Amino acid sequence: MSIIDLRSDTITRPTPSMRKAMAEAEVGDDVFGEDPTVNRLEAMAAERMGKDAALFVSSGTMANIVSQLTHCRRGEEMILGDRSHIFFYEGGGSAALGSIHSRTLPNRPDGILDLTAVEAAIRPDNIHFPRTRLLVLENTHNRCSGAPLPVDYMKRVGELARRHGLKVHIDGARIFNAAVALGVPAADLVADADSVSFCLSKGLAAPVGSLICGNADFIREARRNRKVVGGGMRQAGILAAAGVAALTEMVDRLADDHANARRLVRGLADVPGLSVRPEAVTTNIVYMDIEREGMTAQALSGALEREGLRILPTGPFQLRAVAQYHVAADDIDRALKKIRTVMGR
Ligand code: TLP
Repeated sequence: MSIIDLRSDTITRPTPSMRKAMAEAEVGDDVFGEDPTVNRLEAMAAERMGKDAALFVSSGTMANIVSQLTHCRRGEEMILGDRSHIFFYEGGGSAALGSIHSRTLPNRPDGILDLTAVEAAIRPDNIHFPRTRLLVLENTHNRCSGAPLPVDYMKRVGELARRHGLKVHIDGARIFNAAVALGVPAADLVADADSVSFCLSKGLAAPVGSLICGNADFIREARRNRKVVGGGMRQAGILAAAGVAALTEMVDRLADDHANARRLVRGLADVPGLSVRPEAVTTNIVYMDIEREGMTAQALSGALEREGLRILPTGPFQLRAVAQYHVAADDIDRALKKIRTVMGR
């Protein structure tokens, strides 16, 4: 039985062209700044994001912690969404490694942080309060149905941040999904941000790696912090070569994943015992809530696994399916059939 794996776009394997590029990559010691392939990838990434410079790191989590360490000092405060990946899924690294004080605000279902609430959360200058240093947004927003944050919102964020002297970091693990869904260049989505991180190893299918982009001073400092967390890699051009291929060849096809996610959510809408929000799905992530007495997400994912379908439990009664490179439209139809079988229709 062939398995359909919808747990995440992180499970994507490198394409034949990535494997070839990796095998042939020119390499050097990147801690000395001498790996030509890493340098090329960093230059490409900076250009795509409209920033001066970029830094190659091992993961989205490392990109986010290095960015936080570079923006904030001990005891300073960061405003972020209560459903954000940094708050939810990064092992409390902000506190553990950065002594950064997290101030969470509720994410709306479309991933947005209400800017009136953000403004109200910014601390006045008073010795009792931590200094509010950083505002973090996530685009697309993983735990908010993969929602893309639009350009006009980002402009208003930038205006607010400048008015209050706040830095802005975008966790853009899936920024290219946002750009493709909104039909805008990724650079337009991060023009008002001081830093953006994005991942090569999700929908773009590279095996490893993320980038941080920002101005030259920020990236110089981030390079120090990457070393501190043990992220200075040596002949990393082997990995960067796959990243170059990912940026060159894999961005436009994200539209196929978005179409497949919509196909899935439309099909799920009439499955008894599951609740979905088709109107919320514009990129590659579909959440479903179980509305059946006695059925848990673990039990449902176990039953689907036995049918050859992998879906990720993301809460006691919630699961997530992510469309990705190895899944075609007819796999979505097969997946729907399996879900109907298990749910009894
Ligand atoms: N997200 C993973 C899991 O950790 C949940 C996934 O399967 O979606 N920012 C965002 C918005 C992310 O979704 C992720 C990964 C990261 C950062 C971290 O990236 P990695 O896994 O490379 O550290």
